[in-house]
Amino acid sequence: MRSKLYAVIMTLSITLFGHTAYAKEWQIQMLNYGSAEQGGMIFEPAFIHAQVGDTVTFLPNHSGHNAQSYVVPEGSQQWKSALDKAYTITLDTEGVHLYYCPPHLMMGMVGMIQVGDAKNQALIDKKAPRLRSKMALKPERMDTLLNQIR
Ligand SMILES: [Cu+2]
Repeated sequence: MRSKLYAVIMTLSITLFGHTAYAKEWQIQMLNYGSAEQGGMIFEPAFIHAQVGDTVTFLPNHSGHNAQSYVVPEGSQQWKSALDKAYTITLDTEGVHLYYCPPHLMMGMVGMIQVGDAKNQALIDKKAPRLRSKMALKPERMDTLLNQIR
């Protein structure tokens, strides 16, 4: 009886506090130039697979950038950072965030954050082509992001 109660309490604790205990703090750099293969105007890393409870901070390593959501998980708030300011979002809902840097969308500066399962995959597939059509340079970056959703 007592061990059964203990098991219930442990399960509850893990359910309630599991995410918090292991929450990861991701950092995404906003850069004028990345590694040689990837070229200029880029988020690094451009794709991350995070979990609910994690945080993501965008860092203005180079000036002239910001990050703005284009698609967010269902039930999640749209978000936008100020130019040249660090900005943190807390990932509270499963699904995929597709975002971009407004000043450099034409140059292919886009990124993706998958949180847990890609529950809004259908919406991402529907909306990504529209954002991709505005990427005059490196539109293939969008394909690379889409291919990393698991
Ligand atoms: Cu930019």
